[in-house]
Amino acid sequence: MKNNAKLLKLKSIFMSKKKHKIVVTTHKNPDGDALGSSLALSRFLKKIGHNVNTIIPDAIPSFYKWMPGIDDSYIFDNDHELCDSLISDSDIFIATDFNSLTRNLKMSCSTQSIKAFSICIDHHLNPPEDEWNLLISDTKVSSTSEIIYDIIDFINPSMFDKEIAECIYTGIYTDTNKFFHCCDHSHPYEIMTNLIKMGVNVNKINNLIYNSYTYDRFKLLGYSIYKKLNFIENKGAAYIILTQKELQKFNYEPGYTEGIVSMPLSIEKVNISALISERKDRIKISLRSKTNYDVRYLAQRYFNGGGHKNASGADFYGSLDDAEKILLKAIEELF
Ligand SMILES: [Mn+2]
Repeated sequence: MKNNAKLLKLKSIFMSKKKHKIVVTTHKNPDGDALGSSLALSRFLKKIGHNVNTIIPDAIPSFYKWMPGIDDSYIFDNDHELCDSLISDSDIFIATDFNSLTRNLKMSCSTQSIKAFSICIDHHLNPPEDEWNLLISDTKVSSTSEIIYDIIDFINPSMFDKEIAECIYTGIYTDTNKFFHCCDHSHPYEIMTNLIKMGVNVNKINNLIYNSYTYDRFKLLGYSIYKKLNFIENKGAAYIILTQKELQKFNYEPGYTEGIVSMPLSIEKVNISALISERKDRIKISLRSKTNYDVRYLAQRYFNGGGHKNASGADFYGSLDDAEKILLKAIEELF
């Protein structure tokens, strides 16, 4: 992040004498970066004296429940009324790790009408400039948590502490898939060094995030690979389809399918990997790829989704069969 005019504006808002009522929120199905960026920013804003409420749209995966600040956050799904009133009482509304309220369907009913000054901090492509009062967007960074680090570093680095560092660490480490993506520039590594100096215990946190499968979740991973993997060798593609019934068989909980989509990329000949999983209200499409293979275009063009070149996704409202047909067509046409 460069110290541009927008950062100066953000600084003047955050450092103003007025004690603001701020709501910080993030995207649905929160991942490590969504939680890391929103929790780190929330803690920073509280420390500099603002009244802050953090609203997470829906269930938090169990392997992120240890994160500092989680217990003080509200889950929109669990209490619409309270969250709506927190949003309408706020004078600043901040969204991290997504850039369009209309695309964050879960809360759009209440946030479309927000009166608060709206700020977006994000790293996804095509941010809608006119949707926000202040848009801080950098699509080249590893994660939104990296931007949050630079914002705190720019505004008031004395506020960094172990808790903020743990949140930012989680965001960067998970959004880069342990530095598999976005690892060709040095800044995120420099940040990691500083986070360790702030007290992050890398081994402890990596175990909390990655070595914390339940027995059921681990068996679901094995089942997905052994029984459900489709390999299209001449296209360098692989995909897995999981039905709602299969997920239930393994006592599905939020976060259980996280990581499955990346597994087929371990195969030498696989460059593109997809997971199609049936949820109660929709079909979730997850896409991953190796270096030069662009799955964002696939997500956008064929499923009206989005994301990054090596990690994208979409929600699909149709049958599993249709989702599979479209995926096969896309692979056929693009690769
Ligand atoms: Mn992110």
